[in-house]
Amino acid sequence: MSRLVVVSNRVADPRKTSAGGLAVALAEVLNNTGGLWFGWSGKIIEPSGEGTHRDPPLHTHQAGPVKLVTLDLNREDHDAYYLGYSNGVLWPVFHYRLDLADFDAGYIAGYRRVNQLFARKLAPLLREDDIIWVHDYHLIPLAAELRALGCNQRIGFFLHIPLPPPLILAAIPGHDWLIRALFAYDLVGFQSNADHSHFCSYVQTEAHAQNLGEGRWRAFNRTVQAGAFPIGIDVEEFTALTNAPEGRDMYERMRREYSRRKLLVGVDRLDYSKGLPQRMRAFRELLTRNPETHRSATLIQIASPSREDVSAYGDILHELESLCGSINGNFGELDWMPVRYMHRTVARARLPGLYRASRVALVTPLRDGMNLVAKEFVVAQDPQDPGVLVLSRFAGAAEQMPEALLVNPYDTEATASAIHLALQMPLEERRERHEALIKTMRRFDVHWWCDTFLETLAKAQAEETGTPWLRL
Ligand code: GDG
Repeated sequence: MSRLVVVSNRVADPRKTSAGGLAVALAEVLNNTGGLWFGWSGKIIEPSGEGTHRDPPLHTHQAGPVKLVTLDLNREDHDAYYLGYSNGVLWPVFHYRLDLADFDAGYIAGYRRVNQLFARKLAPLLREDDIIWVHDYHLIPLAAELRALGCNQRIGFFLHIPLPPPLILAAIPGHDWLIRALFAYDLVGFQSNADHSHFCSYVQTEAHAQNLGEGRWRAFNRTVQAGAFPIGIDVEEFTALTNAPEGRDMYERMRREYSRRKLLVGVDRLDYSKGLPQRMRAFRELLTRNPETHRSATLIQIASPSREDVSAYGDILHELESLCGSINGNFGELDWMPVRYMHRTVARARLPGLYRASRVALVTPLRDGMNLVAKEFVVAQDPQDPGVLVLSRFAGAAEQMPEALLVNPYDTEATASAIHLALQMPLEERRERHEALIKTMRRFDVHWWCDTFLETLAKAQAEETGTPWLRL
């Protein structure tokens, strides 16, 4: 059987738990299949440090069935590739936030340099029959760089974040280069049908690609297969976590602490794509319009720290803190605090208990590739007395979860009404909606995602014309 080689910006010990959708999903995949996981170590070599100008050495570490191979980045590369192009250009634009993008011309060179470095260090480790699975926006040109070094293995790519429509994508200087780079893969996967359809419109209108049918496109002397592969969660693992002592303990404690209240919960990385200020405004609107919710509704919002060295993240932190402060200041009572906000990461083992003790989950991103919190919330519920999911229609998850209460997070009043509806929803309706949602979660879990992607990759026809792949 072929060995699986996963490449992503960051690598984590798959036996340990972490915050962040990609790390959680990949750890689950690799724990099952074994193989190699390659990426950045998270360490930065400062300019004064030795060996700044040499290729950094590789660090190898065996973690159960998975071999982790990482490299450090020098400060200049890190700042241009990670802070600059990946998180200052691609992340905002792919989340439709042109206003937050910083199109500094220097960034793209650093992005390219690091992708070349990854290819140079990874290529000698590869076996002929390896299957390579590259993840996310940091590494779009990696396959093109590997091909330029003579790698002919099957290579698949999965984009964890949304792909915007062609006209938004076209705002990125070098967008044509990026999309052309996708043609070096055999399979390109997206989270949703919407993202996949944006890819199809782009390659048709901007790259004049030929539609070969069944998701296959031909351009630049290469054929690429593309499709939607919505990521799922490990339902069994999350159910076990819910029933484990720490999960139960958390559940009991929350129930005791909030016995007289209905809990609402939000769990997000602190990111401007997650719509946290809009959520707070909707919650404030709920309290303003519905006095009977005072003293009874408490929102626990966990915002785990994320990318604190990117400037837009500092702004969102201040906005959120000020909104939470003013809601508590205006509505709070001596014995009731409407919002409990934590800018901290909570241990993963405690999340299911918190979800289960909550009557409503607020998952209201302005734009999200998928959103795994929505799925975790559904799985953690007691089927006899389940909570209600309020979900943004702009999360990729909305395509698969129509039984949630779908909202437009920009519409404060409508979102407040949906939250009100969720708080009052009768048991029978909660059960019905939950039953439909959990069925989908079980059917399209993380194993389905992984198996379907890898099976499609194995079958994808890598139709070369004999022209070797040229460096972009
Ligand atoms: C990207 C895409 C896509 C959050 N706070 C804590 C914590 N988390 C965990 C959650 C969940 C994960 O992190 C977050 O996943 P999301 O899917 O919500 O979001 P992103 O991190 O933005 O992930 C996203 C995903 O990739 C997968 O493809 O769905 O659209 O943006 O698992 O539980 N975990 C712990 N403490 C926290 O405080 N332990």
